[in-house]
Amino acid sequence: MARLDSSSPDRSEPSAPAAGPGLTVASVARRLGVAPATLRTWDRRYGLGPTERTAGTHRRYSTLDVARLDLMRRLVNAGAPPGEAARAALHAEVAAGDALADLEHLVATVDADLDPLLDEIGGPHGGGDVIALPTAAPSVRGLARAATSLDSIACTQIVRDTIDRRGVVWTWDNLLVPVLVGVGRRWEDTGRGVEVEHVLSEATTAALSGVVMRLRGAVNPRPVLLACADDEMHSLPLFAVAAALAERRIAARVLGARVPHDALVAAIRRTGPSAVLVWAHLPSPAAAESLAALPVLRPAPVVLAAGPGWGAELPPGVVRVTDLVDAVARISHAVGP
Ligand code: B12
Repeated sequence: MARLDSSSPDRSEPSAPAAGPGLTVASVARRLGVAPATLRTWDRRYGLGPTERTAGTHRRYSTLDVARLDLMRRLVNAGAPPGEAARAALHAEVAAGDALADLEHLVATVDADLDPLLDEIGGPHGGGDVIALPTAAPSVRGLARAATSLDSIACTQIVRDTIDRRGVVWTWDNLLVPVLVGVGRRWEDTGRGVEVEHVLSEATTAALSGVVMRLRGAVNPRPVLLACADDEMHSLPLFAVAAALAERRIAARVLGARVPHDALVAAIRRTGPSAVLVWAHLPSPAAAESLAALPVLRPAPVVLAAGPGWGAELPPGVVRVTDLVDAVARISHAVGP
């Protein structure tokens, strides 16, 4: 049975609502990153509403109610069917004194910015969706919700579980790209949500790096280098490539974001790679010049330019790759049998 909190020293006490005035549906929605309409649906459909009826107009959620709803949210984000998640949340063991935090703290930590964001996104799609993904699969919605709630642990778990079930390429193309593009669009439309991009990026990097770190017995004697162009901070595709290669037992060295030209040259000279992939999301003339000035080695590495930042013309000998499958295929070929 799930336990909502382990802070209570005495488990023999019966369940009891927390003292205090309680939270409104709007406050709970902000706290959990769930649209108010979703909370009302969970109340109506599954009985996951305020347990305490306060005299007066509005019903208020106690900390224990919030704890149950938080568990519900986490289970749904992790892909559980809502009915099952609600049953688990309702039957979770709750003892007196258990609380997520005291009510004042809850209210104080509410991110005021999330309110208009939820209104904007939740409104047109009838509530619950925190990123505009009207036709998305449940796992995509779950990841979008977890990211909007800044729940980095849930994000990492969703990505990791999906990789375990479907593999890196599927997870990147069908789960991560839709959510990343949705989050980017939201920033473009509203100027808000960079913190969501950060949480999602860190969680994604952690899950993909986990696959890379598990690689034992790599098949390639010469390494593969993966780097971002100078000044380029968008490094996630590098980790996607590294993880997809790791599934094929090809080891890659990820140099990460913002790799200066001289550092890339030094890494190439020092490691003698079979393939070098440079990712550029943002257009950069300096990046193209850098690719044109890479050292000539024998045997020569395959040099791949990836991402929307590269212009129409690439330096001679540099190959453009268009998606993850293409990148993995070309690198696998360069590495050899
Ligand atoms: C996560 C993110 C960040 C994170 C990056 C963290 C990290 N470690 O990577 C942080 C918060 C640091 C960040 C910062 C910024 N970002 Co940003 N960010 C994103 C976001 C949401 C995802 C990036 C990503 O991984 N994309 C990879 C895939 C999902 O996207 P894609 O390249 O569009 O995919 C297409 C192709 O490239 C190809 N493809 C897909 N996967 C693969 C894989 C391989 C190997 C290949 C070859 C091809 C390929 O197929 C896709 C479909 O056509 C994008 C939104 C977006 N649409 O990408 C914005 C986005 C890239 N960012 C943007 C901007 C403007 C910025 C900032 C300048 C401002 C800001 N938002 O804070 C800064 C500064 C960045 C800098 N100097 O480099 C803009 C860029 C617009 C432009 N083209 O000029 C975007 C597009 C958001 C938007 N919609 O406006 N960002």
